[in-house]
Formats: sequence, structure tokens, C-alpha cells
Amino acid sequence: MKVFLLFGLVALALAEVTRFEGEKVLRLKPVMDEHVVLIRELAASIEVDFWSPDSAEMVTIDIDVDIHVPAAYLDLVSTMLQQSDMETEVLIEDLQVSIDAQTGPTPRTHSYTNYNSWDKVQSWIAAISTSNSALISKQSIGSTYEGRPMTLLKLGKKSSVTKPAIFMDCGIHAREWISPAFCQWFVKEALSTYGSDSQMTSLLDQMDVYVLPVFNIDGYDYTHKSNRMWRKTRSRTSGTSCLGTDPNRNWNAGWCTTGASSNPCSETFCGSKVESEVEVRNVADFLRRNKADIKAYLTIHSYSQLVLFPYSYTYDLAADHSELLKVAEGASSALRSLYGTRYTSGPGAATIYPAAGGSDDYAYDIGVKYSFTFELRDTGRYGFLLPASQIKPTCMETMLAIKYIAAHVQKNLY
Ligand code: 0X9
Ligand code: ZN
Repeated sequence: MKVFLLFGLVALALAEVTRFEGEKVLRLKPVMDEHVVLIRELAASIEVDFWSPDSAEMVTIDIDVDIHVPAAYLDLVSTMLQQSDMETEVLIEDLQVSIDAQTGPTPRTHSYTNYNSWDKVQSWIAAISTSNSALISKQSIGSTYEGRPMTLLKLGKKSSVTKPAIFMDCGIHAREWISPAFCQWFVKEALSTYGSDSQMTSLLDQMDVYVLPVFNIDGYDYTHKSNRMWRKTRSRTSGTSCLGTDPNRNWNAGWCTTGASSNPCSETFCGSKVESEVEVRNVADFLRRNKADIKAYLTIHSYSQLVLFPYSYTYDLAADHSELLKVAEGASSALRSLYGTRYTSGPGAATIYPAAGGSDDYAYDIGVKYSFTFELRDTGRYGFLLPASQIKPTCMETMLAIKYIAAHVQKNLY
């Protein structure tokens, strides 16, 4: 009897799902030093989940701050905000209602217009990689912390000689669900338009495109099963009970010098050392092994509608700054041409915030010139909870930006 009870309790603990009833997402608009100080004090005294920027250290005058406030602190926070004269806006009235609305009734099978669980993405990877062996193959680049396989898809016409390549990953941050949805969409589009779309045909004839559909698989799975708002990996760090490292603060690019935290409980924890995260090590190893052929590195995040390029660990301009700016601006206008969605482009540090240890800066520093971070839709109305109805338009417009960059790379091989 006792044993059953114990099993029951363990099962309950394992199945525990974090709920967000009554919790709000607020937009704060600091315009004075006092406002910045207040936001930092708030963050230091209570548990606030920064949506954008992603930590209190990055808060500055004139940049909107989106925070998710747990129910227990709502009264305190609204009193503090009322006492200041800072302008605020409620972005999400009830987080749980928005989560339920986003997830909604989901089909039982994989769907390009819904947010797929890891299990569905995994079976999709297996199925699609055997669907057209002339154009697609898969390879393992290692396993995640919890032992899930990291499978890389390689798109491109088979060739006896090594072709120049583009590498793209999605889902570095677990809760940014539109990102893995885009990688899946890209693979489908590439396969279905090869032979009819002249640009896609020429791209896959002359180059290979590597796609990692979900980088942070453990985190992504956790957002589906336990906590929708999880960002980091799920690894343990010795000496703390806080789990996870920010996989976009763990790379060897000014590691942990700015815009990252050495506190394991922080959402921007840089890890115990460079590449402490096996997922980062696996991808970094692949990039290092293939750096002679990889001409572009694209990494897809959300939200804010940005095309960013190095650097983020320093305000110094990259050696290729003017070319990267031109390409990012061209990509943004290609994207805008479809539905008028506005993107901002520029180097990471100056455009959003300085943040070291990111994958884009690392790829650039090992010699991958065309290195871009995309922050997809939206600008905060739904944030990470972008409704499934926006997957198709978001992916269609983003395809134009990615194809614009790919065309530039193809014409400017180095
Ligand atoms: O902070 C990040 O890692 C990215 N923004 S997000 O809201 N998706 O977390 C921006 C990354 C920009 N590049 C670097 N900081 N290297
Ligand atoms: Zn992100």
C-alpha cells in the first residue's frame, strides 16, 4: 500500500504542470533614470520573468520592458507602479487564458500550421528525411543533456564534391515556439519548391542547407509538458538546485562578460564554463569541423521582429559591418513586401542589448561571415504565445528574408 502511495506521489510530482492563472504580462515604458532604478529594484525584490529584454541588467531608458508578473506579486507591483509615474500597459490580462488559446485543440498528427510537440517533430524528422533521398539526408550530431538525439537535416542536391553550405538552427530558447515551426516550414518549402522555384533550385543545386529543427530539445519538451515559460536548457549545475543554462550565453564569444549572469537561477545564466551545455558543444563542434564550407549561420528566435548580426558582446563594429547591415536591411524589406510586417535591423549590442556568449558572435568569430539572428513575430501583443493562426503568415514572410540572404551568400561565396 505504502509503495503504491509512493509511486502515486512520484507520478504526481513528475506530471506537475505549472499554471499561470491570473498572471499578467505588463509593458513598462521607462523614460527616466528613476524608472530604470524602479524596474531593477522590482526585479531584485520579487520574482519577475523578463520577456523582453531578457533580464533586469539590460533595462535602459526609452526601451519598452515586457514582464510577466506572478499572481502573488500583482498587487505589490501595481502599487509600486502607480506610485511612480511610469507609463504602463497590460499586454496579457491572464497568461493561462492566452496559453490555452495558443495551444487550443491540437491535431493528433504533425502539422505545419500548429505547434508540434517534440515527439511529433521527431517522427517528422524521421519521415521527411526518407521522403526524398535525392535532396535530403539526416545525421546525428550528438545527444542532449537528457539523452534525446540531435538530428541535423541536410538539404541539397547530392554531389561528389563538398558544396558550400548554410547552417540554420531553431529553438535555442525553449519557449520561442514560432522558431521550430519556422525550421519545419523551411524544410517543407525547400523540398516542395525545388524544381519549380528557380531560386530554391539553384540554391540547392549549388549549396547545402543544414537545418537543426530544435536546438534545445529538452527545454522545448519541458515547455510542452510542464512549464510553457521555460527558456533555458534542463541541465544541472553543481552547488545549486536551479536548473538550466541559457544556451545563447554559453558560447566562446566574450563569454559571460556582459548581459549574462553567473547566477544559476537567472534566466540568462551563462553556465559553469564555456560550452558547459552539451547541446552547445555538439553544434559548436559541428561548426568547427565544417567551418571551411559553412558560409552562413542563421539562428531563429522570437520575439521583437529583428534581424541582428554581430556583435552583441561588444559595441565594436564587425569587420564586415556595412555589408551585413545592407544584407539585413535587404532581408527586412523582402520580408515586409509580403504583408507589410516591419523588422528592424542592426548589430545586436546597439540594436537590442549587449549580451555575450551568443551563437551568432561565435560563428562570426570562427570565420562564418554571414551570421544573423532573427527575432520573429510579434512585437509583444502575444509575445511567445503567438497564436497558431500566425504560423503560416510568419513563415511565409520569413522565407522571403531567408531566401534573400541565401541569394546574397550564393552570389558572394568566399
Ligand atoms: O538574448 C538573446 O539571446 C536573443 N534574444 S531573445 O529574446 N530571443 O532571448 C538575442 C540574441 C542576439 N545575439 C547575441 N546576444 N549574441
Ligand atoms: Zn531567443
